[in-house]
Amino acid sequence: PQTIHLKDYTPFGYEIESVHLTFRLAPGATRVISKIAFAPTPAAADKRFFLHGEELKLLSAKIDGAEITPRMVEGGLEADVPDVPFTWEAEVEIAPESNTALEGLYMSNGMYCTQCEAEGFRKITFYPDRPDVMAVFTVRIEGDLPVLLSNGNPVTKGDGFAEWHDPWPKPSYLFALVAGELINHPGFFTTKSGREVELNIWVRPGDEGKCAFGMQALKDSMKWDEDTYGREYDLDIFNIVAVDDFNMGAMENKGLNIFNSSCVLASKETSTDANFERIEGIIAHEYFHNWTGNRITCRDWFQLCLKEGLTVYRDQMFSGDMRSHAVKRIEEVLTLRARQFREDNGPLAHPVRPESFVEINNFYTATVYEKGAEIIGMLRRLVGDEDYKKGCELYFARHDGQAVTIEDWLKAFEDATGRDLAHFKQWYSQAGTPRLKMSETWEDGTLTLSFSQSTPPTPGQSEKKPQLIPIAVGLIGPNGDEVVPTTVLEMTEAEQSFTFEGLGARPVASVLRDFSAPVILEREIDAKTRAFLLAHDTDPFQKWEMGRTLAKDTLLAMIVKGTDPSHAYLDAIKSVVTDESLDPAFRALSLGLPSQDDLAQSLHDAGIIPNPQKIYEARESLRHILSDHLREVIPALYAENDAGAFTPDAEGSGKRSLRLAILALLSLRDEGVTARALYKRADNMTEQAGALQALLAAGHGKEELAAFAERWKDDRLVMDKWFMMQVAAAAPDRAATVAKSLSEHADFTMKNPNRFRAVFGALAGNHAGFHHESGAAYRLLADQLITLDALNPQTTARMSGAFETWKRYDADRQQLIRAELERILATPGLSRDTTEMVTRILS
Ligand code: BAL
Ligand code: ZN
Repeated sequence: PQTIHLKDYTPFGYEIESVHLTFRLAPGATRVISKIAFAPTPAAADKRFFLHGEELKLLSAKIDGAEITPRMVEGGLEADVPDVPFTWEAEVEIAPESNTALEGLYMSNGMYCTQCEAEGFRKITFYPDRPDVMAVFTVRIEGDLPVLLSNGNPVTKGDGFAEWHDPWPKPSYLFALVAGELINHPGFFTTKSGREVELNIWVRPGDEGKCAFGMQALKDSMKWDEDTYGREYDLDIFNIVAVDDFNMGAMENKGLNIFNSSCVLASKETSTDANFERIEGIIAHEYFHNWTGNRITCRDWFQLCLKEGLTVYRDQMFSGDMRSHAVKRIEEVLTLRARQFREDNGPLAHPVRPESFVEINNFYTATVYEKGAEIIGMLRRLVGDEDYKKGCELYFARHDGQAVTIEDWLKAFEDATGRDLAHFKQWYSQAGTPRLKMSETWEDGTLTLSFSQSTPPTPGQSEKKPQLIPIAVGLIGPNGDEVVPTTVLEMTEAEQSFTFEGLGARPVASVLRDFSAPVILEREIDAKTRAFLLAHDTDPFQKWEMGRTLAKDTLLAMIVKGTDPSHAYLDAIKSVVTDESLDPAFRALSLGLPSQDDLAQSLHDAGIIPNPQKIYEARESLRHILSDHLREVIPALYAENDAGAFTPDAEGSGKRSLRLAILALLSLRDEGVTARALYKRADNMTEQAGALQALLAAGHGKEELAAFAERWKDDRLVMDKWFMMQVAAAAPDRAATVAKSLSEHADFTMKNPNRFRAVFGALAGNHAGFHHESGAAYRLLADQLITLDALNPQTTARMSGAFETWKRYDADRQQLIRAELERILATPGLSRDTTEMVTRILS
């Protein structure tokens, strides 16, 4: 397959004045008739008229009304065209019902829907399917279905047809069409300039009771973007559609967002607090794309982080405003470390702006999204809130209606703030997570913090340069009072020292507050000082981090040296969990232990080959020890944190999360009696699923599992949880067997990515089970990926990332994994997506 390089970018030689599309819908043979007004760009160097097209049956093509026979070439067609404006017309046939890749126009439970980002539009019709070609679309849909939707505003509607016009120029990846028997949950929003916008969430009949939360989240997002970024919505209507079969979480198509049903449908009976929080965040994310992505889009796919990193940052800030910034930041860092640091540390490491790709779908990664968001956060920290606002405003004013680059984004900030961002820009091009080492000295009232930074080599980048790292630091005096509030140190060199003078007594430094940069901080610090910061730090992230590092050191010592857990850790955790001045959500997060995968990475970083079974046993042992250490406080904590009537807000959710964390420990001691009682009584999914998980993790729950399936057998989203929980809770030597038998269950289907991920994502996430020495899980996942690839390359490629950490493990495991990866790669007809991923993982 061909590799595409950023350096080879050339603009398309034609502009599009208008696009008219007519769809005659039929499951096996949909006709797409296109009429496109092109005009040569006078200055263009490349006049080749090439239109992308894949899996299309071309029935006719015309230029200025005259039939032509285009030259069919790899990936599309070429034609000889006039050097003055002309009209292109084509009629093609496609088969949505047999499109299992879920890219282009496809069918899901009898409903037509589309997914065009990144390069799906070329499976709908011949078109310059690249983000820098922006055009105004008019769409006519003909089909015998009650609801026919496309982008923009409705124009006309009649029996079996509807027309839509989108006045805002957009690239083809934002095109969308939906047709089906759908019901809407309506709403409206009045914009800050007084325009009324019709809002709808469209769902399958039966799901209409699960839309109210999403609708409120949409209204909150619209208001927040006006208040915080000054961005107003720009069409008369905003539609959201829920679809069951969807590769991603959701998609920001102009005025017609399409959502994986798991990311929009919510009710207290069927959704957990985590689901509610995620739904609120994703609705915001897709809505915010209207400005950061749609009005201003990417010049080419290498610039993906321009819209994704910025939009993730925006949705994170929104969620923080809606709930709790402290809790949200800890959750963000947990995700960043679990997904992005893991990626940055292995064969799939790549810069936030990659320089080449084979299949762009493989670059919708944690690095582009989450590290991309961290870069925006660092930029804001460096320039300050006021200048961040000025930079954003200049960016919106200067580039509205354009397809732009990271250079354009940074130039807006340089011009708005007068700051040189040349060094900062390196965050976009240099892959890998910097290691930041810190030491400190104290002399005559002066504290000196000395840092050194280095970034390990990553594929294609053996030499690394120092990054510009904003290090947020505060100082705490010996009596626990803060003596120096948060100050941002700007580290630019490989080694650098910073001094704090005029201090009375030696303070304790709180370093990397709010996780001010995506780095790994290595600091010589004893358990006592950690416990001091855990008790006194005013920065909630660092407070949590101190508990976390204590837990991690405890576990690593248990694994490597077989020592007992330190009392410093156990006592510190006890005082945090029982500290009623702290938010229950924070206390619950503090009780959480580092994941097995995280521990495996830490061992690897320390030059020790991780043994998954030993990691599992140590973690299980610490859970039991914690349960014992907290036994006197557990009953009161459980009783006090009953949140009462369910409300999906931060307060209720925080109490439930603490109570369920306590329940998990209690279940190790009371034979599951309390969890069984809660399971029976629970009127919401958070408690029902939490009780069931606590039972399963303590070796109980067989009856409840059966009752759960009986109760929820007709609800596909809840049943995904049922599938997932069993694999996640399976003992290491049972995980592959459990996953295999669930894959043979009547309700398992490979055609639904959510169901596939529920079973096999959970298998990959069950660290000791996935890496069981038998290699059974490796074999099973490889078998499944080989079968899935023929149906859905995008999901297959993404799931192959389960193997990305293979070089951490011992020679036997490496040999087993290598054999499976080579077997996948040798599959005849393997997709470009999976070929690229497996090749990179093996390299
Ligand atoms: N643009 C793809 C889905 C998302 O990031 O919103
Ligand atoms: Zn996005």
